[in-house]
Amino acid sequence: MATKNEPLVTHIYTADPSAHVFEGKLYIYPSHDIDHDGPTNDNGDQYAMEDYHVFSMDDPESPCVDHGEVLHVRDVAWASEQMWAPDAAYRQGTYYLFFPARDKEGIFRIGVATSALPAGPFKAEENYIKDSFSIDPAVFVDEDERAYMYFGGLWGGQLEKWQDGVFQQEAVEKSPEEPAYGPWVGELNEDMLSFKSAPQEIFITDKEGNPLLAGDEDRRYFEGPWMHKYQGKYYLSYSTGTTHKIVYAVSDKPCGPFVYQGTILNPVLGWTTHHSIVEFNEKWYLFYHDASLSGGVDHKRSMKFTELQYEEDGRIRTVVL
Ligand code: FUB
Repeated sequence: MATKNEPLVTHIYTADPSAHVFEGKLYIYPSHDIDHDGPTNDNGDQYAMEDYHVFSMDDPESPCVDHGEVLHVRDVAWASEQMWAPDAAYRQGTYYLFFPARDKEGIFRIGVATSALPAGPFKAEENYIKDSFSIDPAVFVDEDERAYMYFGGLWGGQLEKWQDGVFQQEAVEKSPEEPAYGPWVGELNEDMLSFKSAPQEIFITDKEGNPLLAGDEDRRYFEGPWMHKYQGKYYLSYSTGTTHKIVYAVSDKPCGPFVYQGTILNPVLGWTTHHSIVEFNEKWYLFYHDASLSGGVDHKRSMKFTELQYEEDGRIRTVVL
C-alpha cells in the first residue's frame, strides 16, 4: 500500500511526477532518475535520464504498480539524451506521452509518443513537436476539449536562450529589475501532435498588476509548470527554482495573465522541486518529489503524494508535510 509522504516506490528513483486519472485509476508519469558519470552543475548534466516508466494506483490507498519501461531514448529518432520531466494526456482513444530531451545538437525540444493504453508502451513520433523548445511540458485538456501545453525552464532548461524566437547559446540572463521570464503556452491541434499557432509567453503579475520581476526569486517562474482548474478558475503552479518552492497564480483564462497567490509547498530535501495536482474521487492530491530516499542526492529523487486542501475562497492551503 502507498503511504502518504513516503516514496511511492523504492526499487528505482523517480522524479517530476505528473499524475492523471485515466480509466478510473491514478496514473503517474515521472522521470526515471539514474546514476551518471558526468559533472554536476547548474546546467543539470547530472540529470542523465534515459527512459520512462509508467505507474498506477487503483486509488490513493492502493499499492503503486510499476508498468515497466515504456519509452527509451534509443527509440526516439530525434533525441540524444536527458529524458526530463514528462506529462501525459488522453484524447479520442489515444494516450499521449509528452517529454523533453536534447536533440542531436544539444538543444532541448519537446517530443510526443502515443499508445492505445495509459500504461504504454509508447511509440515516439519521428521528430519533435514543431516550434517546441525548452523543458517540462504540462498538457491540460479543458472542459471544452481544447488542449494547451505549458512548458519552459531556466538554466539547464534553456528558456532564457529563446527570447528572440531562435536559440541563442550566448544569451545572458535578465537583470533582477526586469520582468521575469514566464512559462510558455501553446494550444495543441486536435491531433495533439502539433501546435495550433506559435506558443506565447505567459505573464504573471502581483495583485496590483505589476509584473513579477526576475530578481523576485521567491515568486517568479523558474520551471515545472502545472495547470488545473478549480471552481472555474485556472491555477498555474510552478517551481521557483533557486528558492525551491512550489507556488501558484490564478486567472480566469487558460493563457493568463495570471495573478500570483502564494506557496503550495515549501522546500523539500534536494535542489529541485516539481509537482502535479489531480482530483480523484472529489479529493485533491499533490504529487511531488524529494531526495530523502537517496540521502539527499539531487539527481536521485523519489515521487511522493499528499492531500491538497482549499480554503472556501479558493486559496490553496500551504501543504504541511
Ligand atoms: O528532472 C530534471 C529536471 O529537474 C526537471 O525537468 C525539472 O523540473 C527538475 O525537476
